[in-house]
Amino acid sequence: MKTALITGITGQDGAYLSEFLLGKNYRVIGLMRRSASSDVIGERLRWLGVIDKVTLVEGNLTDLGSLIRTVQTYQPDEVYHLAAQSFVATSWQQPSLTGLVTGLGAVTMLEAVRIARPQARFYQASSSEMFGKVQAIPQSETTPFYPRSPYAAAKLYAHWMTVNYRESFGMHASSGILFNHESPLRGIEFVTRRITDGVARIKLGLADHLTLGNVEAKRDWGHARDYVRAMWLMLQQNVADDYVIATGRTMRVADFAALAFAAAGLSMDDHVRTDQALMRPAEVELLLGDPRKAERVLGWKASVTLEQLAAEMVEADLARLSR
Ligand code: NDP
Ligand code: GDR
Repeated sequence: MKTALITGITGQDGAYLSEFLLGKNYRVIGLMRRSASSDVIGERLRWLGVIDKVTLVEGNLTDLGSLIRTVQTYQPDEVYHLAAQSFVATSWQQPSLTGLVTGLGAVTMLEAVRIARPQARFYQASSSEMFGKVQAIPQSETTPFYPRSPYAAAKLYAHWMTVNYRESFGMHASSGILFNHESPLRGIEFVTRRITDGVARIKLGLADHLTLGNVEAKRDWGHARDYVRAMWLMLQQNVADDYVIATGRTMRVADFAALAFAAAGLSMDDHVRTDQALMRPAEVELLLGDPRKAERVLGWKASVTLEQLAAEMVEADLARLSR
């Protein structure tokens, strides 16, 4: 039986990855930071019915000792480094913390693996945000980066350090440049979930409108369940490498909202307002990934359409709010 260590196991991707790896008969160890709200932590793992099948270990990315001890104790074959301060908007409010956790945290994790289990295969959760003010359309593994937020700058540092550990120490370290992926388990502050939660509230008479920021921004959105499969595939390759994971289709935030409202039998025009306060200091206007390398080498392809994703998320929010 193989052992996988997941940092960020309580997040959206950590939950789906746990479910996926358990299905492949892995022993799953998850790093969890200490919280005063421990009774509600693990809600996503509970939703998927896997919380009792994983081993949760206390640790923090800002504490090297806790990471070394975890790696030393469990001797993972594969390490999926997903933990981060992952909300772009917050990164302007807490740039130092974002640098510390999202940037340096990856190096701290790489160090722990290098010290305690250098033969483990390592996955870094890189991001399409690194393309920022895009230098080419679509964006592939060879497109130059141009980060537009403290979050993206921190991810870029973590990305290059992953490449550096691969080249310096021969570690099997791969970086997945994942485009936006969503699900019913998406954090409520991200735009798709904000929209589907808002749609469900309006449908149930709990609210009459939804306020958004820049609805013209375009994203290449896929389903998180598809994307965690790509992470695993990367670590099954003989040689570590970097891959863009995307659907190859881009849509406006307004288009996603229209799909979500339609899924509930509502019209977006009657219910959406915009607020300047939700605009970002520097925006990433358009992301469109070129997933051909992942298709060719990994045999990976997105299987869920944006229409299906929006409908699934609205249905889940309606069910949640009707409980
Ligand atoms: P989430 O925000 O849902 O999850 C982040 C996880 O990191 C949570 O488990 C959180 O714990 C944990 N975490 C945060 N700070 C620390 C810390 N100091 N020490 C230990 N754990 C910490 O993110 P996603 O699941 O959506 O994304 C997973 C990764 O992939 C992230 O690195 C994200 O930046 C990256 N990414 C995501 C994309 C997406 O579209 N979802 C696209 C590209 C990259 P807690 O529950 O306690 O807050
Ligand atoms: P993003 O996701 O910044 O792409 O990062 P988010 O859903 O926050 O924003 C997407 C786009 O929607 C616009 N937008 C709004 N965003 C939010 N959150 N709330 C709003 O009300 C709103 N209105 C419009 C934003 O301006 C933006 O253009 C996500 C995260 O998961 C990162 O961790 C990950 O690296 C990238 O995706 C790929």
